[in-house]
Amino acid sequence: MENKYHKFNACIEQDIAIEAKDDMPDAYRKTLIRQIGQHGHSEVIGMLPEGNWITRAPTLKRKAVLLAKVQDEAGHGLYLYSAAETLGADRDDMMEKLIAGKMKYSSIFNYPTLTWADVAAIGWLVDGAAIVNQVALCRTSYGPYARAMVRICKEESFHQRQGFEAMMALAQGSEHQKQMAQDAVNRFWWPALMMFGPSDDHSPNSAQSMAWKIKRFSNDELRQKFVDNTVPQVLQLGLTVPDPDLQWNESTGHYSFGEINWDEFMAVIQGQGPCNHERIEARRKAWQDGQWVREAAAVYAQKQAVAQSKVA
Ligand code: FAQ
Repeated sequence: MENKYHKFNACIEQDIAIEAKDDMPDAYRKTLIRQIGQHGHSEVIGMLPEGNWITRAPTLKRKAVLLAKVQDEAGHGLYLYSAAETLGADRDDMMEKLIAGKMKYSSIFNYPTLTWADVAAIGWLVDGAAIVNQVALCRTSYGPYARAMVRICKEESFHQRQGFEAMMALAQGSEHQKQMAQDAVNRFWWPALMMFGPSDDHSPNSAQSMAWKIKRFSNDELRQKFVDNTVPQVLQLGLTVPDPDLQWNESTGHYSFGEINWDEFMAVIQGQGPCNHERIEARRKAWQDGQWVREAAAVYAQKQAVAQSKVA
């Protein structure tokens, strides 16, 4: 029997993007809906820790920048939900699965933002880690996801720079401000490394996702790239990395670093992080409070369609 997915396999082999109407294996579709849906949820839940500081940003300029950044993250969520919809996913269903704990979102957003320096650390380290992962995804095999990533990366790179600049202002400030900056690095460094997912030998989805070119680099490869990019930035700020095992390795040309606390990572992704409950409750409330808006928008769209069909 001829392989049903001969054309799909040839496209993957030759780096030709798969598009929404192309035939694709069910498992490819399912994997993409899982990953893109979780990615979209991360962008939306990711608005909460930073949103927490909009009313308390230290200056009008910082407040305006933060407002724009948080709004950008909402936009990223919407591109990603739309990309998942091209695969047949239903937005309401994805949202209900998130609220029921049946779909994940990035572990990083289950940590609290205790000080203004944490907001700077999110921009610099969290967006920095997100970019390393997302630049690779600009060449992912599914066209709509890859194209969404190109646009998202442009905005994330601005986010990362503003986070670094906000961190620099603290690092060059008073002793107290410098201590706040160091404290934020101490709390966000390891969770940022966890964003890349489990190590390659414990990543159940990687082999197939690499074969389908959904992933172009493994979790550990991207994590290493982030460490190599970011350690010099920490040093430039006059701060330290909270890892006694961190060392420049002349022979590999990379930093070697200590063991990640995988028990903590597993606890966080299973719902037991410091803010998991609070994050999901915030989404549940927003979803319930927004129901009348969704209903009104649907009725309006229906009326518009009827009016237009009469004109035609
Ligand atoms: N958190 O077999 P793998 C951002 C799960 S966007 C929670 O390696 P995979 C922007 C994984 O889902 C940040 N769960 O899985 C922003 C799987 O569970 P499942 C989000 C995680 O998919 C900045 C299980 O562990 N970015 O920050 C995590 O091949 C500032 C086994 O793992 C993306 O989502 C984790 N960190 O590789 C917004 C990028 N890691 O589904 C606001 C797209 C793993 O089988 C403010 N996603 N898991 O039940 C990816 O590249 C991949 O999905 C990975 C995981 C690399 C995250």
